[in-house]
Amino acid sequence: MKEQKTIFSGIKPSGDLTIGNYIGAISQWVEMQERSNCIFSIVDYHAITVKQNPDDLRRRVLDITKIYLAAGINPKRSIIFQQSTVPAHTELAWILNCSGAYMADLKKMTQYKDKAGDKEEAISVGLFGYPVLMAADILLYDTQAVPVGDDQKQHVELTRDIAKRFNNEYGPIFTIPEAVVKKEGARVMSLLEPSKKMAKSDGSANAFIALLDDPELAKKKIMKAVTDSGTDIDYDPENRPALANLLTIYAQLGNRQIPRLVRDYAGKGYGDFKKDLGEVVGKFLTEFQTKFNEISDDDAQAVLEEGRKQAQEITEKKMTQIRQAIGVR
Ligand code: AQP
Repeated sequence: MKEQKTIFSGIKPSGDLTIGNYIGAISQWVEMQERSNCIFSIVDYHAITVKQNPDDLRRRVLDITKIYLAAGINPKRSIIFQQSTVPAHTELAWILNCSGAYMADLKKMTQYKDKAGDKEEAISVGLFGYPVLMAADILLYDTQAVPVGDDQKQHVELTRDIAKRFNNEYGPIFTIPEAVVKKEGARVMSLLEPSKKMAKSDGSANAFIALLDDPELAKKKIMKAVTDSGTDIDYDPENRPALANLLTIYAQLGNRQIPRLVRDYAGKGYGDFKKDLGEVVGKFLTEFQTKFNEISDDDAQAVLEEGRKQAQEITEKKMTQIRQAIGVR
């Protein structure tokens, strides 16, 4: 029998999860857990790279756990845990900061450049170094594959470089992981600025649809979404990125094929299309939230505690190996 792959991925509780997080990441995880050993984290130490309200942060960790469960992640098959409860993550990040991670590489990260903008002087060291913490998250579990949205591919590449440098110096400690990016829906774009990805911390709530948005509000957001010039419905991401994004959302949440949608909307305009898309999104959210509401905070806490124990056991073994290799034990 073929050995199962080890998969690691996570989401930071820096805002309300969007349909972008679902389409680009979580929906892939659900499929993967049937044929892989999966570890899914709520990476709260990544969230604090930008200011968070402590009460909101606490609440979101539980909400994201419930979102994982409502989406179909099975805690009997996969490990679900809160990053900050497993100290090996920050310990390894420090070690990698010293062996493997270079300033020059981190400066090239586009997510950092986007978030830092021209205010680099006032940016926390944590925001600059967060890809190293992400590398630690992945490498601790001998991860082979990291399912992510397109925006995180660069960080997985960096993880590979860090692991290779470390292995060159200390021997074959780390497995070299690969990013797994979905073909369709890898980058869901903002509803207001289709050149920007849909992000949960976007200042404008109309730019994204949160998984816990009221379905009626989500329909209104679809109606307000920007569209390109032209009136017919066709899929042309290059020249009509706003419409291409809406078609992707329709296909992903409505379980449809884009070419089929284009054929079905031949001769119809944006009005009909957006109205139907609103219905598809509304139905998806209603069903998703029904499952979400059936899960209590206590259920979520219990899942996190069980996940913590399992993650703790795996990472302690790995840290023993790493500490010995670098000579601190
Ligand atoms: N718009 C997107 N389309 C497809 N995939 C996406 N992901 C995020 N946005 C999209 C994927 O979701 C996973 C979790 O991401 P994260 O929360 O850890 O970090 P992020 O990529 O920075 O997500 P956000 O929503 O943009 O957060 P903020 O606004 O706080 O920075 C990843 O696999 C990511 O690729």
